[in-house]
Amino acid sequence: MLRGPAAVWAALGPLLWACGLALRGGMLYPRESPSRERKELNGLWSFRADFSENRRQGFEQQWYRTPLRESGPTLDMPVPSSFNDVGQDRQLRSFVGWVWYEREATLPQRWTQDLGTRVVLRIGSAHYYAIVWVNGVHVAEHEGGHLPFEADISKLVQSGPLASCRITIAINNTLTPHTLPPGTILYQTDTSKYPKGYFVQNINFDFFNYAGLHRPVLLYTTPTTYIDDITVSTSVDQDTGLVDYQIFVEGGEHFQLEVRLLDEEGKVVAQGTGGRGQLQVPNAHLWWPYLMHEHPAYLYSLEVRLTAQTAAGSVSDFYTLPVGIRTVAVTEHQFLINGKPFYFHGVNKHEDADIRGKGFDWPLLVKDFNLLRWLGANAFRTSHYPYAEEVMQLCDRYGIVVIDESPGVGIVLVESYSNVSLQHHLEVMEELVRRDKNHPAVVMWSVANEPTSFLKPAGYYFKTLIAHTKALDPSRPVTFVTNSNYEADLGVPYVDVICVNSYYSWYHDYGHMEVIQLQLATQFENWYKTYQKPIIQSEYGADTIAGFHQDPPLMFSEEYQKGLLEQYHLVLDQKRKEYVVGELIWNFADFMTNQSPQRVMGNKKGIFTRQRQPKGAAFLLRERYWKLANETRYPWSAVKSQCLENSPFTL
Ligand code: BDP
Repeated sequence: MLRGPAAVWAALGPLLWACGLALRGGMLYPRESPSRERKELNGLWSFRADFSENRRQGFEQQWYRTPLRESGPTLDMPVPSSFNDVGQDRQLRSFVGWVWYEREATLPQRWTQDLGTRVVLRIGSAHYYAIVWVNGVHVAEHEGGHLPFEADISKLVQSGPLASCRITIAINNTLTPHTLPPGTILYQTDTSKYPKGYFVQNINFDFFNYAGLHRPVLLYTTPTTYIDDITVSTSVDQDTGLVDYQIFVEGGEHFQLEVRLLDEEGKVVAQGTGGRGQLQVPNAHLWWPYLMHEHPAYLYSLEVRLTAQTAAGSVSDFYTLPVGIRTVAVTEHQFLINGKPFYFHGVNKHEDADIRGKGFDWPLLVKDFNLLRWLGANAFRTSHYPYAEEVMQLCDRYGIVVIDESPGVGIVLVESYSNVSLQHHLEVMEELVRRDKNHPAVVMWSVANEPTSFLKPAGYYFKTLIAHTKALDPSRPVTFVTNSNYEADLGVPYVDVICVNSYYSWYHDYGHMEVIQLQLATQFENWYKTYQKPIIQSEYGADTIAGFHQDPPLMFSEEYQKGLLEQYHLVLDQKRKEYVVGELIWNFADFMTNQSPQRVMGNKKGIFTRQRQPKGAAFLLRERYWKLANETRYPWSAVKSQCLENSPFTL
């Protein structure tokens, strides 16, 4: 049975959706189609950091007006990449303020001459605040470092004889109490201790504040009347899959829409017309998580065709969206996917690697997914911010379930609960839901990580934030991640699933693994007694320097990491029979943090090194995850599942 609020919004969901509360304003991933072209602008850009005292010289001298090389020296900067670790300049590594990127793009003639073509500039992410000019004209501004934004630049590129355009992007990585994540700037004015103008960026989160153009930048085209957005939501009635769709069109009023749903063989299994409707798929192949079914991650293709009548005649726009048919529900003690209990056995990740920092990188991405599958992980949380769209696409394709987290990490100050902050957080959730709503892999939204939600204003803040997120997307549960130390948490009453992080025998009772079982069992029992909601152990782990060995185990050795994990697993194995629905290790890989006496070149709680090589704990977890997979897969018959073929622990 669905319980309390979950039941209410499960029932209300389709209604809200049908009433049009679904999000408007598209951020469809730019895919090529017969009506759409794309041009990637990845590669070397010109770059300059504004080291002037007030960091505003670039604006005072209008660096966007002329090519950047004309206003001073420039560096070559790869995109996508963080700018911090590619150079040899210590000051650039820790730079706070405005940096300037610039790149010339040569456009195909048709783009600049065919007035029926719409040319869009899309920036996958720019951390943190970005201003964009094309040929010196301001075209876009965006706050937030982890979500895409775009600008229609057709008029600019179609207005003259120029076949090229100069794109300038100024990016400021400064974090304030009202940004997400928040931070503060600390000025030091004692000139006997600090040089004039000295300041530092303080943050309350445990990863390096990498900055720059972290994800692909590209140009793409659509016709002037175009498919702006698509929302799908799926349900299942016995063997029939139901795909509710809604299509939003911009740029014209006279048009027809046709939709076709194709299976993996390319066979049309359902079709419809109009901007809204329901497709019925008899004997539907459901989208199942990796290791839960012999054919996981089944994806249909929703082909949308728009035919519009314009002054210049009839034009068409095509967009194909991958669709997974699946359901998600939460009971008092279970997390259900397609009506079957799902147990999250996976990891927390970071977008982080040597040299590129948070820059998107295909080889790294594929390696990470190969490691996840090797490990037998069926899920991860996008700790502590939304990841690149290409990551989410691979999750859909491989059946890796995602808890999709906003950049609400390090919310500790009372100022960060103000209306200004809340307003921004609501907007970020809208952008996130708009971007990721159609991914079957996303099964839950997480609005924040370890906020000080025991502070008084946090109750209203999280009540509003969670209610808003549910209204945006009634089809998924919502959570935020708390810490075992925060028992008087004012936000927890509003979540559907309790996600709790704990670091027993690490941040307290150092070295005493013998306390873990008792403390962990007490944690679970207390949270469950108070709230009767399913619980996920959303973080646990120990810093471990690869190659350090010590037996009996001492902190930081590989043996200690394994020993600590084993103690957790003993309790998890009892409680998963009751109401614990998942365990996510902290962390998949070692990652960079700010410098501090607690961090030896970053956080070392990875089960893989930063270079993605396994520590001993990776083998321990691999054994556990494959065993869990063998116990929790569906159907439960003894048929040998293909996806288990590579398992070290066959049936
Ligand atoms: C947790 C935080 C995570 C940290 C981790 C740690 O959620 O961001 O990296 O602690 O200290 O509380 O390793």
